[in-house]
Amino acid sequence: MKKSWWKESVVYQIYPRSFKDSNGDGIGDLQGIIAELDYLKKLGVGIIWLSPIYKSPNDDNGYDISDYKDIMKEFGTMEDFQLLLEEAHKRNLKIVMDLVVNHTSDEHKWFKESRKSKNNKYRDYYIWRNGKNGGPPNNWGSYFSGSAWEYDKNTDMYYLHLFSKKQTDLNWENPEVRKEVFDMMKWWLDKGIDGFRMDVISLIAKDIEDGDDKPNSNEVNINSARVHRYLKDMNSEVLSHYDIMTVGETPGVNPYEALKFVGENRNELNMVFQFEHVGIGDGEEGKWGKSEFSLKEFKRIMSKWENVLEEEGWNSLYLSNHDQPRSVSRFGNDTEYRVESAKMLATCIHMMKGTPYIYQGEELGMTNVKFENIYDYRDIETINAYRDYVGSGRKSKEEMMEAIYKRGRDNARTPFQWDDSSNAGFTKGIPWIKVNSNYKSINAKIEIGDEASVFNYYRKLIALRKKHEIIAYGKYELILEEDENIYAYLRKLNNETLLVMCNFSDKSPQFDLPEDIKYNKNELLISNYNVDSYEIEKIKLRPYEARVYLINNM
Ligand code: TEU
Ligand code: CA
Repeated sequence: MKKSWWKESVVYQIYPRSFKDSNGDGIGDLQGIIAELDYLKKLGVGIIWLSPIYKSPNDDNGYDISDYKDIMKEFGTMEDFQLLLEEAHKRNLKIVMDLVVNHTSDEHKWFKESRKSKNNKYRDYYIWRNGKNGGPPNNWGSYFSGSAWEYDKNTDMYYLHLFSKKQTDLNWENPEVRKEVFDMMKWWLDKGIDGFRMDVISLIAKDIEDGDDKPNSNEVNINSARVHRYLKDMNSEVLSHYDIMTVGETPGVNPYEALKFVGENRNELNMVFQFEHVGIGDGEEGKWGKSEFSLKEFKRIMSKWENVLEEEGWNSLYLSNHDQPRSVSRFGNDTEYRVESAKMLATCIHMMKGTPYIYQGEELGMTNVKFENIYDYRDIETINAYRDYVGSGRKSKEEMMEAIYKRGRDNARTPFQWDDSSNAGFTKGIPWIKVNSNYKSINAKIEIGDEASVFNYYRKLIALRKKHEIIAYGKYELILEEDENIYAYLRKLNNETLLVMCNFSDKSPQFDLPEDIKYNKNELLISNYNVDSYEIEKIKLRPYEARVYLINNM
């Protein structure tokens, strides 16, 4: 297993729009991030992943880029970015940018040209097809409801958009598109950035035979062979020339396919984000349908990814991001046991083999939000789904609001809670989205000063990673596989064993540990409760209790 800086560090994801507003317009910005770099330094993370900061009309909050080489005006200027990069590097913080090249905004100059005429030089930068029987070329659906095709009367053809109508899919079959993207990547890397998170990179090559209908309309035909060929080209022409970190966002990819992306001898990417665990229990309505969390399913999925990528690959470890609900609400208990379960979830993820990702606010135990009125929501995916489900009568307003409370993306996009002043110290103006009303009791200021806070627990977890090599490189082994409440696993390196136990329930299960773990010399590294007895043969865990023991097998 090759050692690398990005295998030994923790990534912190910033959603700039909601992180810190420095100029009172209610929108987070780059100067706000610069002002809070010392907060991140105190937490102990080593890498910052910035969600997109490029010029954008913000149809999908920056994931619709109209100029890859300019900064979104709401976020500041290129000078602000250069300062951010400099100040981060001064603090030994690396900056990873969000590369969104499956699509551009329809306001990008390439698309403005492409739609002008069928023989425009940019026409084939995008995916245009003739309609069929007076409708779209096929029945593919958009992730954001409705058809994945939009009719453009100027040339009497349809263009493909897997996401919003204003996010027009690029045609990666076109070598000129690949060259434009690779040149743009070099332009940013030559500024000194430290890598890329690659938006839906597993979707960039589609097979579209006219009339190619899919059994159900929310599938698209991905040509994964071409995806890998393009990534190999990207690696040889761009990535391999820099000491950087790359992580691909790969919805729908299983661990065996993931090995083709991240295998050390594949020369493509370093790691990928999988989606199996965040989709546990989803039915055909996906995130908007009924779904029950099952710990056994969670353990099975996480262990499968740990085991399959053990030798050749590397895992990314996350429970939330800007597309997912807050982890303590989704996987823990955000009422009576919010603090204990937030710490337990952090332990479960941070002691596993792979690079952990903290999503802004997760280190505080920030929770989901409930806005009474759909008009308080901002996310295009949520707004489109509401119109689709309620408009069609498939769900009542109440049912749809419940679905949004559980899994809507705005749960993770309410302003970061800095302190108990107005708007949680996020802005002196009117925030672009309302602040969660629990900010007076959940905020960075309170938690930094409280030794028993979620923030300080994360700080200790990250410090452990720097102290014990077994956390980064120890071999993973699931134990207590059948237990429905406890997630327990081992990590083994040389003569050390890490024993990690997480109670995912509000019960207090008693259990015996496997005989073959010799306890002669053990040290309790961290726990979210006070643990007085050191005998660990018979363990009784309290609600959402987590413990990590270092066992020396000398
Ligand atoms: O997300 C891709 C993706 O799979 C999302 O559709 C996600 O699964 C869904 O929103 C969960 O409900 C990436 C970005 O992370 C997301 O913010 C963008 O909206 C999307 O691509 C389009 O760029
Ligand atoms: Ca601002």
